[in-house]
Amino acid sequence: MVQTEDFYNYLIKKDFNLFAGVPDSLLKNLCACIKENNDSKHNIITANEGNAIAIASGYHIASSKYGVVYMQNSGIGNAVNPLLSLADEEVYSIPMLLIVGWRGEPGVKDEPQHVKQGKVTLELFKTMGIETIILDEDYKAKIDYCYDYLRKNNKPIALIVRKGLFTDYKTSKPENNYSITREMALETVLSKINDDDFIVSTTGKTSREVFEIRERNNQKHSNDFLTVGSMGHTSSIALGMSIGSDKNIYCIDGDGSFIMHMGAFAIIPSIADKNFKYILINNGAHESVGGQPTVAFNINIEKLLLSLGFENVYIAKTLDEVSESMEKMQNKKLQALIIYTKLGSREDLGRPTISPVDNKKNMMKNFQNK
Ligand SMILES: Cc1ncc(C[n+]2csc(CCOP(=O)(O)OP(=O)(O)O)c2C)c(N)n1
Repeated sequence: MVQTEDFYNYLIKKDFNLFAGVPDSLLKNLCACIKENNDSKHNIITANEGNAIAIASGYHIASSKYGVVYMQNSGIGNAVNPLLSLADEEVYSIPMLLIVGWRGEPGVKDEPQHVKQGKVTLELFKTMGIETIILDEDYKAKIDYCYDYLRKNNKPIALIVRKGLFTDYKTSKPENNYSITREMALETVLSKINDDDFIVSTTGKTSREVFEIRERNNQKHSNDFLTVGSMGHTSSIALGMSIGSDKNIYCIDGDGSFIMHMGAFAIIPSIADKNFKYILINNGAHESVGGQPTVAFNINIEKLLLSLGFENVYIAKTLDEVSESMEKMQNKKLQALIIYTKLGSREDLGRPTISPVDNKKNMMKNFQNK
């Protein structure tokens, strides 16, 4: 294992002092250490991974220094465009250090959405002409190598991080001031949804909780599309389902996911009909991967959605308010509900036991037959 703090301190010693990225569960301890030791201008938790590549690029242009971009390998897709058309040596040739959590590493058991990504991670970087170094206990030599590489080659290099590499980094548990949990909110939302309504729920623990609530209630899963991967696209999947259908589609999103592809909300109001309902569970954090903060509590999402064309945006901080808002949303166009929840989830929270393909097949059958 690598002592998280020692690794971080060595990066600083080598003058890597601008961090940007989207948090990852494998990098949870490193992200916590970076957060603890930096203000929000030196540890920029970005909307998506592509933004982090661009920030590190701008930082290099301004300072000649090398930014550090952290991400889960799921985020490579978001990073490909600026890696290839901005930082690539055949374009602007901009060096930066990528630190990438390797979910789905071949031979290591992981969730279905990580398996393919894990298999192709090293190949993807190779195809992009980005050298990968698998990080291990000899981290000083690896960082030295990367530093020299960046200096000589003026292009990005990636440190790949295996599961369990970093030691625990003790930090205070992230908290906010809200009182209901995400799971309680979801339970109430689901209790207000009819048997012939459909759900598209977001990446991370939201979908896991939706699955478990259905199990507990002895309900079928064929009304729920659990967006286990493709973070940030839940609202667009729901929008796509709602087109030309009279079934109600409830999109249940998270604030990190909402922010990741917020641009989608510029389009949704011009397309969505009465059957598209948007529910945002706002806990101000990427709770599923360690509780790193998002900017969701610093921006006015209610005003934002209204300015984009939503007709009503309800706010709920209690379960009664969730129930009341769910009722008010019925039979009206462009309705959204923002539910404020506290951080945390059950220790024994399970994972969907149905494969994504079966989930999709069952749902398609159910959706198209009604
Ligand atoms: C493109 C991409 N980047 C990062 C991740 C890792 N990831 C999974 S869930 C999650 C946090 C989601 O935060 P939010 O939408 O606020 O929901 P919460 O976990 O707080 O319920 C992250 C960053 C991912 N799955 N995909």
